[in-house]
Parts: sequence; C-alpha cells; structure tokens
Amino acid sequence: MESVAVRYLLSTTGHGALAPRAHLATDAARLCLNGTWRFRLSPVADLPEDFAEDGYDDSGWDEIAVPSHWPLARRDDAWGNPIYTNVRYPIPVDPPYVPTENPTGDHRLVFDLPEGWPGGDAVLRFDGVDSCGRIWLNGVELGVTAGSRLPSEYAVGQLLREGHNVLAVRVHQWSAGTYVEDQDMWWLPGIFRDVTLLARPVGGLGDVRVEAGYDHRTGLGRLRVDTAAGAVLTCAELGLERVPADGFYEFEVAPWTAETPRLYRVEVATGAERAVVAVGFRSVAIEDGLIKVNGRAVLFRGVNRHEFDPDHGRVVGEELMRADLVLMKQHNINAVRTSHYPPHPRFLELCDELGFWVIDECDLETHGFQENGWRRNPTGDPAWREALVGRAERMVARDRNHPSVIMWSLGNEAGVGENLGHMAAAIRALDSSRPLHYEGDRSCRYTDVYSRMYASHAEVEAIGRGEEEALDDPALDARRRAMPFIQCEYGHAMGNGPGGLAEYQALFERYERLQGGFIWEWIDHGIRSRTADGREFYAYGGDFGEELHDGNFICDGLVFPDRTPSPGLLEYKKVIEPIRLRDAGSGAFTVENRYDFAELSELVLRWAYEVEGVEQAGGELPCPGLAAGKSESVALPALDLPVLPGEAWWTVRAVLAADTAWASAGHEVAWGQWPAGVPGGGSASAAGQPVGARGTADAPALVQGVIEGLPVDTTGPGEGTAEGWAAARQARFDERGRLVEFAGIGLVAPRVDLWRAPTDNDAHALAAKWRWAGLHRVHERTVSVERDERALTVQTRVAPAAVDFGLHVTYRWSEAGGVLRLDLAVSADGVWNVPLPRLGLRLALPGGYDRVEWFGLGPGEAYPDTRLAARVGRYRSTVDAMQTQYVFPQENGSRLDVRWAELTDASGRGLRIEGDPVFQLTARRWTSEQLDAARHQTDLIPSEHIWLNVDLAQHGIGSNSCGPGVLPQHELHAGDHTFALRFTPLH
Ligand code: IPT
Repeated sequence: MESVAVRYLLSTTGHGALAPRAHLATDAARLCLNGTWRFRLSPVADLPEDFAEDGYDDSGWDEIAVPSHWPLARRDDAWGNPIYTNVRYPIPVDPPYVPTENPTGDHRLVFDLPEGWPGGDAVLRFDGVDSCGRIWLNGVELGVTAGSRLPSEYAVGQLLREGHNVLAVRVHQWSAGTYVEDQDMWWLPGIFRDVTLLARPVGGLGDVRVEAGYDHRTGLGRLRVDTAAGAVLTCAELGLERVPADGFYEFEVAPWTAETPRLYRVEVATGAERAVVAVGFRSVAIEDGLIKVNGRAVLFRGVNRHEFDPDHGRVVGEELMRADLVLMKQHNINAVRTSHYPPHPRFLELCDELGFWVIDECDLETHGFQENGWRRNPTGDPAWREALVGRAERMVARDRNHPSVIMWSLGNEAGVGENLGHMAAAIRALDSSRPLHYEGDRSCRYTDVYSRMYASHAEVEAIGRGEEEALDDPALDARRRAMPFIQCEYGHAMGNGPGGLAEYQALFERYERLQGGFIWEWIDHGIRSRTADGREFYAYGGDFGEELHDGNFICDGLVFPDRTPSPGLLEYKKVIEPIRLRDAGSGAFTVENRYDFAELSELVLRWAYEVEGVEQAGGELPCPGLAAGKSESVALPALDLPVLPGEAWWTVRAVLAADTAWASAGHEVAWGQWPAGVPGGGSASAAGQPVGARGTADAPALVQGVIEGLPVDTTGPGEGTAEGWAAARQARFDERGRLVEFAGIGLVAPRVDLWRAPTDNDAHALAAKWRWAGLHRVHERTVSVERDERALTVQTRVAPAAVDFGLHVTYRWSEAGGVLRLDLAVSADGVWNVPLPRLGLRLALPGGYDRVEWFGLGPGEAYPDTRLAARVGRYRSTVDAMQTQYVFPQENGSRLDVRWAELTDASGRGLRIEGDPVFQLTARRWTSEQLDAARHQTDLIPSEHIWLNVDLAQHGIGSNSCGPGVLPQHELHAGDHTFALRFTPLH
C-alpha cells in the first residue's frame, strides 16, 4: 500500500490548478523563474516534505538548470539515464499504481521579487512537468500537476513576499499520468518547460479568446473577442481604435493561410492589462467531403514533429524551434502534426508567423495496453474520464487562438473507448470551429476526418476511390465514406529512406479525397554521447542499459539529431514541390502552380543548358504570375551553340526572387530537368543514351599484342591508338582470371556481390530472409577460364552455403578502343524466393584513391524508389563525403545512373569506369560486412582500401521499418541480367 504521503501519485487529474486559459503575452509584470535551481535526486517517491519549508538548508544539494530533464542534466549516470521504449511501458501495467522505485527530483529555488513588483494576485505557471510535480511556495502546498505537456497555473498572490520566496517542486518520474503518456519517445522526467510568475492585476484580462473567421465569398474577416468585461480592441490596420471587445466586427482583410500567413496584431486591453494577440482570419470547414480552408481544399505536405534536442531532450529552445520550422519551409513542408502532445506554446506562435497547417494533438497515448489485450485501457475506463476530458480542455483553452491550428487531435494510439467521445464533446463545446482527428478508432465515431497510418499505396488508392472496406455498422460506414482522408503518419523515415513517396504523392494528387499526409517523423531522437575515447555518437535505445528498449526505432526522422537534412528530406522536398517544371516539347516547358492559395509572384526561373554536366549557357526568365492550380507554357531560349559530344540537358529551377521570412533570395523551391537534343532544341534523345555511343565514332581496332593474361581483341571495336593499347596493357589477371592489377593499381579483384548492409527498412523482414539465404556470405566457384583471341572469359557459379540456388556468372574481358571492357552476364540457377539486395561487382583500390568525380545522378544518394531529388550532372566529391551518416550504420551513399566515374589520388592518377550505359556506384572505406556489423558511426574504422560497388541495380528501399515494403516495380530479382563496364587508367 502506498503511504498517504504519496497517494497523490495515483490521482489522474492532479489538483489545485486554476481553470485553463490562453497562453498570453501581456504587459502585466512577470518573472521568469528559469535558471539555476537546487536539486536532489532520490530513488523513491515517499520522502519527508521538510525540504519545502522556508528554513530548510539545501546548501548540500546539487544545482540543476530549469528547464531540464535530470537524466540529461548530468551525463555521468549520477542522475539516472534516459529510457527508450516505443509501445511497452517500462513499469508494470497496473494502473493507476506505479513502482515504489520512482526516481524523484526535489527542486528548490529561492527568489526575490523584482523591484516594483505589484502587490495583489499572481499566478505561478508551469508549462510542462514530466510526469507530475507537487508544488509548494513559502512552505504552503499549491497542488500537484498532471499532464506533462500541458500548463498548470496556481494562485500565489497571497503567498508572495518581497524577498526570499522559496519555491519547492517535487517531481516524480512515474505517476498515474504515465499510463496515458506512452508516446514513442524517451522517458525523460523533469521540469522541462518554463516556470513563470505572472502578476494578475485587478481588472486584468483573465482569459482572452479570439475568433477570427474568414468568408471567402465576401472577402470579409469576422472578429469576435471574448475576454474581461469592459475590454477594448485596437488595431490600426483594421481601423479599430479602442472599440468594445465584446462587439462583433467585420472588415475586408487579407486571409491567413499557411502559404500566406497574414497576421494582424490586435491589442486587447482593460484599464489594468494589455495583450497583443496575433490574429489570422481564416475558416476551416469540411464541405463536400473535403477539408477546406477559406473555401478551398488543401493538400497537407506534412511531418510529425516531436520536441527533441540531442543534448536536452524535450527542452527545446526558441531558436531551435524556429530553425526547425525554417528548415521545413525550405523543404516545401506545409503542415505539422504535433505528435503526440501539445508543443511548447511558442512553437504555435512561430507556426502562425511562418505559415503551417497544424494538427494540435492532445497529450494522450495508451499504446502499451495493446500489449495486454487493451485490458483496463484508460480510454474506456470511466475512472479516467475526467482526466482525459481535462487534458482535452486544457489543450483547447491554451491553443485555440492560433490560426495555424486547423484541427484538434484527441491523441495517438489510445485504442477505442467512450472517453474519446467525452473528449470530443468537450472540445466541440469549447471550439466548434475546427474538425476533430483521431486515428486510433477506425470507425471515426467521434471524429470528422478519416485518418490512417502507414496504409499501403493500394489501400490509399482504394480509399481515394471511395472503395475502402466497409465497417460493420452501416451508419458509421456511410459517415466515414463521406469523410476526407489523410495519412496522419506515413513514409517512416527511419534510416535510409523512406522509399515510395513519389507514388503516394501521385495518389494524393489524383484523388481529391486524399488530402495528403504527414511523414513519420521530423527528427531522429539520438542523444549526443561520447565513446570512452571521446568520439561523438548518437545514442539510442539500449545504449543506457535499459531493461526494456526498442533500439534505434527512436531514430526515424527526416533530419539527423543535429538537424542535418537526411537524403529522405531532400527526396520529400522534391516529391512535394509546389511548382512543377516539365518539358513541353518544341522548345518550351510547362510551369504548374500546385499551391493551394499562393500565386507564383515571388519567383524567378533560372535555366541552364549543360552538355556532359558542363554548363554551356544559362540565364533567368520571369516566372509567370500564375494563380494557384494554373499552368502555363514558357519558351526556352533559342541557343546558337556548337554541337558538342555528350549528353545535353536542360535544367530549370524556380528560385525565390527576394528574401522571405524563411529563406533568402535565390533559394530553390522546385526544379525540372529534361534531355535536350541539339543545342537550342527543345526535347530530344540523350536520356539513357548509352555512354558507348557518345562522342567520337568507334573505329576498328588496329591493336595487336598480349596484355598479361589477356589476349587482346584484334578485331573488335576500339580506337586502336597507341595510347589505347598502352592503357589496356596495364591489366593483369591471375590464374583464375581475376583482375588483380589495373593501371599499376593493385586491386582486390572485382567479383560479383549481392550483399548490402541491411537498411532499417530491410531489417524488418527482408534482412532475415537474406541472411537465411546466405546472401551475405556467397562463395564463387570458378567453372572455367578461357582465353581466345578476342577475350578472356571466366565462368563461375556464385552461391551461398547450404542452399541449392545460385547464379551463373560469365565475365568476358576484352580490349576495345584501347580500354578494358567487361561484359557480365548473370543468370539464376535454381529457385530463388528472395529478392537480391544488389547485383553488381565489388572491388577495392588502395585507400589513396579517394577523390571521386562522376557524371550521373547526384549530388546525393539515390536508390530506385528514392531518386527524385537527384539530378543529372557532373559532380566532384570524396569517398568520405559520399557517406550518409545514418545514426544506425546501414547501406547508404549510392549514386544512381552513373555514366562514368573517376577515382583518383592526390596526384590525379587513378581509374575511370564507364557504364554501358549506366551503373550504380558506392564507394566507402569499409566493406558492406563491416558496415553491417557496426551499431554506431563510431564503430566504422577506415580500412586501407576504398571499396567500390559498381552495381547493375539495387533492390528498392521501401518503408517497411513501419509500413509497406518495396513496390514491385522497384524490386530486384535474380534472373537474366547483362551489364557492361569499361575501365580506363588515368595518369
Ligand atoms: C506509430 C506511432 O503512432 C508513432 O508514435 C511511432 O511509434 C510510429 O508508429 C513508429 O515509429 S504506431 C505503429 C503501431 C504504426
């Protein structure tokens, strides 16, 4: 039995707090109490309360920063460690009880009131305490908080003294609230948001509620403010000068949208207090089965955002919040779901200002009950009704003035139950102006929007057509069938990927019912840590010795913990670009405005004409000022240029003409690229044109001679120059016909390779099949080595131990045009029932050949189903810079559609590889096996080699770490494949 002293831990609601209200910036006196507090950690909750007393001597305590999570405030284990679980509770499921071992942080602050602090009422506000805090001021208990990500305010006026006020807060890691806060994130206790003392003047504003609708038919904004009696409104822009706040006002306004975030600063004042509220006029409605803002259907190009800082956990400063939002804007993201709790209040102000559609989600998740058959799920238990309704009301009361918030969400993964209905009713009573969202109850009984997570492309398409599977209840089914659809989570951005985004976007654009979605998720929650020898890495579940954990499932964001964009973010940016630039033939291209509201007035079009990746001409064109949804054709400039050998491409980029709040002039919003035939010509032929057909025509070979181990082709195609002959002579093969030296460079001989270090998306299911099949440990049996006048032909069989299937491989080495040519033919032997990770050659060069130049897709990595962001060009990089440092090491860095690549050392010597027509290139200082074995980036130790994979293809990426796997068109299977490469020495 819990002692009486800590029975409050069992309370689902907390006690003592004032009624919830908006988060306001007013001119009333305020004192920020963030800063250095005294701190003491205890292993249990049941402790003497003497520390709350005035005269208590805390001089022996440590110091802690507030806000903070204590396990991160000190990184030497002394204050415990973060715990990561996704679904499962780290405590026994025994609601509302919590373990006796309950890390408890006592926090103490002594503060003086600043000079001039007005007497009278005041409140102490806690914006976030995880998971519950018992609070005393000057020895008097104020109450107990509940709801980690919601504010609590306590009346303290009568307790304040001019000098020496003692604020004491006892924070417990576990409380009844833990059961409804089972979000997929680190368990991190502490006072993690601001603590503020706010004077409450007599005759002050109290709460302020702003309703600011917009009627798109009339262009009129409607303003209604609900606040203290006698308050007045002033806004010069709206022609308001101290007008009664309780009136109803209409004016012509510029509406607020996420694309055009027009705000009006309205001052709300009584004689005693003044607040400025950022008002955005807009209306949200579900009409014709669509979510419409200001009368128009919108398409969400969204992300799920947790609060996370790699050093401070969910303590996220304003600068980082803004930086994240700016980065989102720069990547064409227009919507945020605040997964899975109301964010820091400042975040929503920034969303109003920068322009985002926000789904504001309540602090509710009970996912771990699913593991227990949903027995005793709080969502369905009347004992939790008040607590859950209270959470919903507190969210709405705090956030309803924000134009960015266009939907409320009841929570995440909390099963089904009547309390959801009570929450919905409470929300609607406080605010009927926004639709309701909740994904966890598929019947949509209490909601206005049909939402799913990780539905496959096929299912999303069926929903788009209105052909989804029926619900058992015909009335509910009919209701849901009339609803708009969003994917509140899709495209699981864990590690390399997600793949298949372009195919989702195509569906969203094809079916109007599909109003887009929210990628899971924005940030990798890796915690910055150091190895014993001081090297930095990002920690994930298990790295802190947790008894239960979910490994690196916590690292599934579009940005790395330090906010470096991952290739997935670049891909998403391209997939959702709001302007489409496409070849229209006949020397023109089409500009399509895919915004929902904005005109294309703030952009210019920059064009470039490139041959073999080298710019021959470029310039700027005005961007047609198209209205949303419209397109227009624009003529390309007529060029008068000499015909050059190589592939010719047009690239047109839509860039900002002037600085905006989120990017500077010149920032690229969208781009298009297409092959040009001849200079000045509109469209043509070079795409996919074999490299071998480029440039000078092939001449008959004149070369005779013997390359060591290789009979030279005397009749085949080739330039046959003395230089060419010299080039080909530099190849040396061993007795098994393996190329062991080329151009004086000792090689680890090329051989067929099937393995890639599984990506997080492979790891869910595919990698186990691959390992079962043994694709990470294939053997090669030499069947024959034949030399004739034309070629050296080596036949092998490549297969793993223990299975009877494999691949027949023929390597045919010949000399052509002075270069060494390899024709590779692969065919399946036996029955293969797993796809191949990759198919191609692996070889290695000495470590000095680490400079890479290529003509193909770039600059970043690309795979068959994550290739939209890569464009044709000539790129220069280094092997080190070509690595993508996913928190959990895995296959990465492949460059797609490479026509040719050159690897050179500091002196410019090296090797050129040409595809016939293209190949996929990966270069790294470690093998796939070493990459596979690594658990953190710091496990990767450079070898003496540069390992190259020169692939015919790789299997796609998919999103199977949580969601559908690789689409059939991006799969790679054993079968008949041929592939050709040409090797040239570089001196
Ligand atoms: C879904 C959760 O809503 C989200 O919080 C996160 O855990 C995500 O999965 C995976 O990273 S729930 C899952 C059962 C689909």
